[in-house]
Amino acid sequence: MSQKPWKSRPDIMNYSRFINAVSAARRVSPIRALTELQQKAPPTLISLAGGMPNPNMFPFETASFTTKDGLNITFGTDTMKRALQYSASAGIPELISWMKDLQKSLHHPPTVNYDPEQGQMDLCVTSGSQEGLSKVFEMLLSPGDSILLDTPTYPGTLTAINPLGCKILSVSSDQHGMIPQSLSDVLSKWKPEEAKNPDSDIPRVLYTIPNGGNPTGASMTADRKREVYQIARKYDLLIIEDDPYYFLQFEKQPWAPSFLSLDVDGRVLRTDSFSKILSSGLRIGFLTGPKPLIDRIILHIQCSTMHTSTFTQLMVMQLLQHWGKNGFLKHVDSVVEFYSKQRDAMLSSAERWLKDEVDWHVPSAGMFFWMKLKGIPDTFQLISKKALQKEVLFVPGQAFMIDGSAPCPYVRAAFSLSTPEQIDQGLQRLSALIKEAV
Ligand code: 09M
Repeated sequence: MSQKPWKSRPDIMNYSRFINAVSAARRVSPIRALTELQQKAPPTLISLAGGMPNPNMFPFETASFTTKDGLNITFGTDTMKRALQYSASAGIPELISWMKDLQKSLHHPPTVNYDPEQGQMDLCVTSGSQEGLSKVFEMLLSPGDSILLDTPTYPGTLTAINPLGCKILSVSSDQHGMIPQSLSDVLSKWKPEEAKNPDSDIPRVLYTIPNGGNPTGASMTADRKREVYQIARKYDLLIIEDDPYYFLQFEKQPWAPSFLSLDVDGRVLRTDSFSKILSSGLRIGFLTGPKPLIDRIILHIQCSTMHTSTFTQLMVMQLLQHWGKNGFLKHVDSVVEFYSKQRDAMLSSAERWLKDEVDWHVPSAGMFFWMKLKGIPDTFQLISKKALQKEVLFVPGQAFMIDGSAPCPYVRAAFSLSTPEQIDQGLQRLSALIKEAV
């Protein structure tokens, strides 16, 4: 008898417990299935099946890109035809395979060799991590459900969750992100065994941004992640690890392990993004997690966007093939060096202009300072009216809160886009604003 190559699991996840009725009802589109069959077939196949357009009728012939490090990437006529054609909903195979290798080498996910049905690590390409996130929420949440997350948080998450009619349970956080004790406190209302009762209102989903939090700039320590993971095991929670700032960690490695790397159960869905390191307008992100859940997301992609742009996937793929993993990581280093200097510039300007008026923690990743304006209980009016008159703009803190109408003394300041001189002037203007207001 041949032995299965998969590892057997101590505790098997019951993924059907997490999928809502809409997601469970998704079926393969017969046309998409045929298209994928056709793309894998030998060139001798005569297919009269696919309703794909004939790329000979497309006006674009070739394309050529030059990179800042002097590479020339050319799409010849054949590649161009492929780039302009429909492609697989999960992503182009080369990019999926490249990214799976990268995830394995960076995160060593324990699930890599699990049985596919029991949570084997899988990955699909999404149009930015935002598409992955919104589809994950739409797969998991039903009206009346609860979701745990640490606030303040990314408004793109709140606006994806809010219309789904579920309750957001707020977990406290500090400069090291989500506080495990607060998570335990929120969950103490339920007994862990209730996770086995389908009628219980016990939460099933936890969302967090583990590095360079948006807006807080907070990064979780390894110990905190381990504690949160253990609590997730106790209460059978799925963890959504939204990590677009993973590659913008300013501290030298070794970095704290990701939730994906701690995931012995197959309970982590991780979103990655190329927005901050390659390009945001190309819209390339990745969703990594247990195969049964990734499969559901791919079914959703099939009937919505169909797939992430073939053109941008090929553009990125050719760059990655030229660079290799080491070239990619070298590029990441140069991006980190830039943002780390930007962070330092904002820090020294904040120390120059805002020392007495503002409290902040120095971010060790990401693009943001989360500033508490002393003596200003609510920053909304100040930012939306007076700041514009002084020609400076921040995001008022309430944009990141569950209750967007409650007063909030914070603002988010991004150090990504402005020059050190502009940052300095901007913070000088903020200082003048605060002095006038208090
Ligand atoms: N501000 C983000 N965050 C943002 C922002 C943005 C236009 C985007 C977290 O590009 P994607 O889809 O990979 O990124 C989505 C995403 C996911 N998760 C924690 C994020 O911060 C992007 C776009 C204008 C302003 C924007 O302010 O914070």
